[in-house]
Amino acid sequence: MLDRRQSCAWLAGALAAGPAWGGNPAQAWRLATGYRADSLHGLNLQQFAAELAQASQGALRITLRPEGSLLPLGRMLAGLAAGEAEAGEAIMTGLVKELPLAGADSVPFIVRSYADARRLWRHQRPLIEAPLAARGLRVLMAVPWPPQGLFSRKPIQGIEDLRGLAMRTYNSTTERIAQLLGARAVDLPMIQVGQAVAEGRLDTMITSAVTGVENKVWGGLKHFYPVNAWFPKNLLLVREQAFARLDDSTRAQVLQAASAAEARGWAASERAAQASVDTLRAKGMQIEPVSTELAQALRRLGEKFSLEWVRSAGPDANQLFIAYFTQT
Ligand code: PCA
Repeated sequence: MLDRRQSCAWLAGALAAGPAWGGNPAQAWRLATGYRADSLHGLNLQQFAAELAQASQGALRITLRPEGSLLPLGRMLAGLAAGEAEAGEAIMTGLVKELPLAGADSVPFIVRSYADARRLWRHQRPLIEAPLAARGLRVLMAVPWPPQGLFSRKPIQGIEDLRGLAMRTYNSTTERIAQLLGARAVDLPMIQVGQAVAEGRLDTMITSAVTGVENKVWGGLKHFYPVNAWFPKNLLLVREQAFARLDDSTRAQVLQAASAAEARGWAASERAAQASVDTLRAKGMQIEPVSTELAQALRRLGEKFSLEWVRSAGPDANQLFIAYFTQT
């Protein structure tokens, strides 16, 4: 028999566990990301967590651990596999070593619109789900960044103007692109871009307008060329083990909230694409199309990158592009 004090402690514990009392105990997930909590993706993740806390009536509490405080982007897969977080968000182009087909995200000039990006994701998803499942990880959603444009301190007329410039990169794929452009790669996480620009350590970068806005780069980078080079996506993953610990109805709520968050994220990204270019303009940046000459040179480099990528990623890469170009 429990004495009075013990039974009070037991009851308090059961109540803290919420409605899962009698079933699974309440679960807490740490959701690691390398980005800021109040960024485009971070806000969406916070809403995802809030909706789930409410829908599950406290059976699942998700806490966002932003800015690489729990896991840096480069260690996301290893850290999740080791159980250092239950869930994590990473940019897919950073996962190409483990997931070659995630690299389709940074093949330049293949995806030209949000509709294209959706089509790519539809064909890509099953191909990256399988190797992730083999690592004990489940894909919950992917949300794109707005299209990638070229920022620069000085006007860029032709490809030779990029030669030797300090170009910010954020993983091996963007580093290769910098190399192909003849620029000097400076690897920097997104959350350090603002400071690096302010200190004059960057001459140029390829990223989204929204990232330029978040880092207030207009003090140093005066030109933005919206070349729409690619639409990289952030992937949200959860450890299968953590997912399996939920009861059936909470599991269904997670999948439903993830699919709602995915739809919401894509819509927010598309809105931010336009709004952030407007902000850059309002802050005094010059927004201009690239010259025909630069557009052609970029396209040729894009083709070269694309061939390299298909070669390195293997036959599935061909299959993915064939499906992407021929199916809806
Ligand atoms: N912003 C992120 C990734 C792509 C983007 O638009 C970054 O610059 O790191």
